[in-house]
Amino acid sequence: MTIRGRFITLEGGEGAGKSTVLDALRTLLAATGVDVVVTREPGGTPVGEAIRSVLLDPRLHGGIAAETELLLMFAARAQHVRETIAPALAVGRWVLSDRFTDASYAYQGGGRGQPNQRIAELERWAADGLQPDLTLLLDLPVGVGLARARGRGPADRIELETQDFFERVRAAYRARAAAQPARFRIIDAGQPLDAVLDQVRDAVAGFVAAGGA
Ligand code: T5A
Repeated sequence: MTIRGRFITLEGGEGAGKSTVLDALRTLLAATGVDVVVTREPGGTPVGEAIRSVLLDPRLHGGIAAETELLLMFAARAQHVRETIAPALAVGRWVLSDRFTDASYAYQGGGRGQPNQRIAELERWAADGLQPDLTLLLDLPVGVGLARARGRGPADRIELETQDFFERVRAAYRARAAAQPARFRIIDAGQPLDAVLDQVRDAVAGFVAAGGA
């Protein structure tokens, strides 16, 4: 019998360092002999990546209704769960995803004001109720993250939002982490990269040592 793989997600505001941490985590898990699939949201499948290019297109700034944005996030996620994540977990592989449904609660819920109940309903049927086993929340002051993200290249559609928007996103993430302490580990992502990576390694090593449960 194959043991179900484990599902780990990375979350955080803009420029939190998720991509940087993801590479280190992939190496760490591979070194422990874990067969890991690395993926991202929105995206992770051909149709999901096509939806991502619409969602992040800065030319559409102000031109996508909050409801449309929420549905597009879940359209991409429905495909991602069925085509990429669930099949990998079913054969015992571990999945490491740069964002998942918590991002919808934070951005579309906290940021755009979409009701949590509506997001929960979409989570149940579009995402099949799938929950990560472990979520690393890379938390840092909004201004620090935006400066990092903006230093890296042109802003995408969502990065064009206001500081207030991102403060609401951060608050929503922190509220979810506080409500689900068994699943979340909060990483202080405002520290130098080495210190951030140390916290991430400790969190994942603890999770693996506990049997990845
Ligand atoms: N979204 C997504 C929703 O609204 N709803 C949803 O349901 C989902 C799934 C996706 C966008 O879509 C939104 C959220 C996003 O706005 P994305 O590419 O996943 O886009 O998200 P971003 O946050 O935009 O990703 P970024 O690539 O900007 O940020 P990362 O990956 O968190 O940061 P990273 O690693 O690229 O680092 C940014 C810069 O900072 C440096 C790096 O070298 C890099 O230059 N850096 C550090 N510098 C100093 N100290 C550290 N500790 C550093 N760590 C990284």
